[in-house]
Amino acid sequence: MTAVTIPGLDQAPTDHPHLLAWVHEVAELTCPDEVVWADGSQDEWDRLTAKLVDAGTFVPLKKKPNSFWAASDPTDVARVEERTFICSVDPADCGPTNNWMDPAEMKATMTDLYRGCMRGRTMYVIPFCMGPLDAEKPMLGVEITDSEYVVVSMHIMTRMGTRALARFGDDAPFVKALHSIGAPLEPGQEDVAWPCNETKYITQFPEERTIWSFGSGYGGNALLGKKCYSLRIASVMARDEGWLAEHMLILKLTSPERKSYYVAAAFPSACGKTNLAMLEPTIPGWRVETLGDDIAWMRFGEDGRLYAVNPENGFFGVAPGTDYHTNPNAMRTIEKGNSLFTNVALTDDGDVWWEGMGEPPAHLTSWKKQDWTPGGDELSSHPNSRYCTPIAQCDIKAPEWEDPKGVPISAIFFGGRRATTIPLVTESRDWQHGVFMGATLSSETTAAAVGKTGVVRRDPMAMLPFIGYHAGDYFQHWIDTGKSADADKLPKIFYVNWFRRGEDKRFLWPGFGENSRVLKWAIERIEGRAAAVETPIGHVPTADELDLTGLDASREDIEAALAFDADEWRAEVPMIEEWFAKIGEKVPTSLRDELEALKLRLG
Ligand code: GTP
Ligand code: SPV
Ligand code: MN
Repeated sequence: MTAVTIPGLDQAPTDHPHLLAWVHEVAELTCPDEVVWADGSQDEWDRLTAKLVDAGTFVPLKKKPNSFWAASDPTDVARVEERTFICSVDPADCGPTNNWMDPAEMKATMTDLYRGCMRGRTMYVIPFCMGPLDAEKPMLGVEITDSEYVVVSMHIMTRMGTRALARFGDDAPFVKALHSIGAPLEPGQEDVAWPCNETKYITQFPEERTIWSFGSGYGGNALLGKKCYSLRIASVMARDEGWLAEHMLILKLTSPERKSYYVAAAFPSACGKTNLAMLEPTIPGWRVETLGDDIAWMRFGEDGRLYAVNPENGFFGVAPGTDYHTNPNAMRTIEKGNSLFTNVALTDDGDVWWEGMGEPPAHLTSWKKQDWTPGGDELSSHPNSRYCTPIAQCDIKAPEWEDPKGVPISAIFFGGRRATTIPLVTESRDWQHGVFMGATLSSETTAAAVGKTGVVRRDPMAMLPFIGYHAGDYFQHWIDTGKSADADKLPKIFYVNWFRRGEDKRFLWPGFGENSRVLKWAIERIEGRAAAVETPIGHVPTADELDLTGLDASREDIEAALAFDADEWRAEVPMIEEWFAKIGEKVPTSLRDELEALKLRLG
């Protein structure tokens, strides 16, 4: 070890040589005033939240116990896809959908940025585990960060601190995740409430299983266990080891006959995963319990079925649109407290408010920390504002949500946000066709990433910003996954769209709890009990085949939501061709065959 003396550096609660060496190396480079090993205790939470209140980053909520409001810098509100890099050794392993830079060059650039970047701040070392702590091979990581906001968010989103470190032993491998907000403080310099840097990098080094993030304090850019580890790095591990790391919720659906099924669903960011994961069915006798709302790791079990585990420990959900009508279970979860709210509005009596909660109060403090009154042009809350809350306090969590073995998946839903073309639900003909549906999935962009919203783009398996390698290889991996299994043990694949619109632009399908009707049809298809019409794009139910009892929607709207429109699909084909051309020669032959077959069927 080197001779630098930084308070706390030598008080490591571990002898893990690689971990110690890396912590020393980073401390020497970033020059923090102090090093703290995060233990994950209540005491640590209390200390850091108090520090954040003092700094003006947090406002304690009077109306929710142990909960805090935060407003970010207005420029640091979402994932930055333009600044996200996959620095594979070979650029061919990165592919056309990711940004690539030579790893040595990126390290040189970022090392310059990291030099002295923690001056005047505390460097926290956060050992964490993605997925259950009692997994046979726990998926370990260590995040080094200079942000207290990150530490307390990691308390909620991951299993971390002492209990995670206990699984490291002397030599367990772990993902190295380095994060800095990039805002050193000169002696005497006053801090701001949300320090960050204009220059941002979110970098993955896939071969080294290493993440370097700089300049942002926002969720997906800064909580490195989430998208950076559990999707970008894990998707590479999954390719190498024969499993799947996916942007999927996991839910348990129980029928009135008490039969339970597990469903995983991939929708792009801000397209309905959290809402479906916590759905309150509107059809009598059906029940949904939740296991996860954003990420699923799926491996084959000994029985040949695909088992899913949620690597996360909390929900980091989109706030606007969430209320007791759309997502009562999320509301009940955050009502219990122990939650963080970022970029929503603050009420005068110390509660949170956002668009979608009904009538606004007469006065609010907006996410921009300005006075806000109803009727103006500005939103009170950023469209990507979020709540961060522990899964453990969700009333409808499935009892098996922490089972390291995972749950056997019967159905996979792919879905996007499309105003036209894509029916409410389509069942794939088989696995390969389902992979084609996923690989050509499209959706309108949302506020979850910086950039223009409402633009239709291909978002394969809802993983466009998260595939840690070449998208063509990723499609092949999905095809190979299907080939490695018994066809009748594979989940059935469905394509859904809650967001089709009528000519007057309103949603044709009421969505939310009513989506249980689509889940029910899918389960009945699996059980071989429901009928469907075979169309050129797959099996689509007619309105008569869905349970519409008690549904408050017109027959015309439901039929329009379900419609297969050959003209719309013929217009879709060139976009799919363009997409495959972009991916290039690595598009699997089987998917090219699927496209040709689709074109033939469309005539
Ligand atoms: P990320 O956390 O970014 O990955 O998003 P997500 O996929 O979990 O999306 P979420 O469930 O938070 O929903 C995003 C937005 O879509 C919210 O404003 C919801 O109110 C809205 N939404 C979700 N489900 C439905 C639905 O069935 N119909 C309609 N119309 N809107 C929905
Ligand atoms: C998403 O954007 O898909 C999210 C939020 O779930 S973030 O953590 O920022 O990625
Ligand atoms: Mn997400």
